[in-house]
Amino acid sequence: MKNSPSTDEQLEMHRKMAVVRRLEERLGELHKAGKTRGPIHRCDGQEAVGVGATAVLGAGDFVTSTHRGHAHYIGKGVDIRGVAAEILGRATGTCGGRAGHMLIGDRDKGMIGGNAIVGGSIPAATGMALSIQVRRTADVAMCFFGDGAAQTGICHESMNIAGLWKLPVIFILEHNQFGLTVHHSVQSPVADLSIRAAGYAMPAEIVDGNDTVAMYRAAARAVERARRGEGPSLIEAKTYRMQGFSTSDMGGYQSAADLAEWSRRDPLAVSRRALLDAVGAERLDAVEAGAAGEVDAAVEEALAAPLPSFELFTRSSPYATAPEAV
Ligand SMILES: Cc1ncc(C[n+]2csc(CCOP(=O)(O)OP(=O)(O)O)c2C)c(N)n1
Repeated sequence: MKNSPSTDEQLEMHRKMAVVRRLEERLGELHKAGKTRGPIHRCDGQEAVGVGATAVLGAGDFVTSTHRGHAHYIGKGVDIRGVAAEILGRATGTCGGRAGHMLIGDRDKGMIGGNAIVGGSIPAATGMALSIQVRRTADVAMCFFGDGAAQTGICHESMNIAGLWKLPVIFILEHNQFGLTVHHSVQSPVADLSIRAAGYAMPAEIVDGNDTVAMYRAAARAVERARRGEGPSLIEAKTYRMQGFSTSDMGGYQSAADLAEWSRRDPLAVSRRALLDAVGAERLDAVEAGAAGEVDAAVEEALAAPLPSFELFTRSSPYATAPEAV
């Protein structure tokens, strides 16, 4: 594998980021209109982390995700129609409408699943990497997790064993500056969490998480190392959560200066600037419009799709009553 994306690959990453952005915006609208159930954790502004890192993976590689996983799903190739339907709880969703937005898994695409247990993606990928090592295949496992999840005990346990046994796992720390409403400066004594990698004898690098090309290059290096049998790597992707923690967040704790600074570095704008000379504005406009159209069609199709059969959820409960359509 080469370490830099071709122009076509870069354009495909741009398209996938545009799909995720439109999905997040549509979900925000649908939530306001009362057409979604439960909180939705949007990843606006963080698209380049998931899309850039997964772009270097093959079909046989595995990904574990978080509660904020839409860019990981789309990056790994999960179909937007299934994702939109799953988020809206429809029978046509990737998991038949039973997973909701946080737990989408698609075995055929190597997406092991999202995870509502903070830090849960880390041991899941580490275990998958152990399985890869035992089976002696050349695949790798990649996990995404937040700066909040990096503070869990299971993160330390997983990284320790991965470093000791040289497991083919790539740890992608999506450092979006917040855990719930808590800024990282009051949840960690160090700003750069990747310095911890030294304690697990693995290399680490800090990457501009708003730049797909930087993410692609760093992930390519880590994946190559893992495939050579040299063990795990940690990538700390610096990014920013542009929305609240979830659609139920009242907000007000993100500084206006930070929001303005990070919106200047919006990943779609960064990607557009990087591609402009090579492909031109017209082609970029067409790609973005195509992505938006694809998402809109997926959402409309999902809204018209049936809910899963009631029996699927209730089995034999004599107390349950059928839900109303949203
Ligand atoms: C084990 C566990 N503890 C607490 C929670 C409640 N919780 C949900 S998300 C979250 C913060 C996660 O922060 P981070 O890992 O940085 O991810 P981000 O939301 O910033 O993407 C917490 C504490 C949970 N879901 N699971």
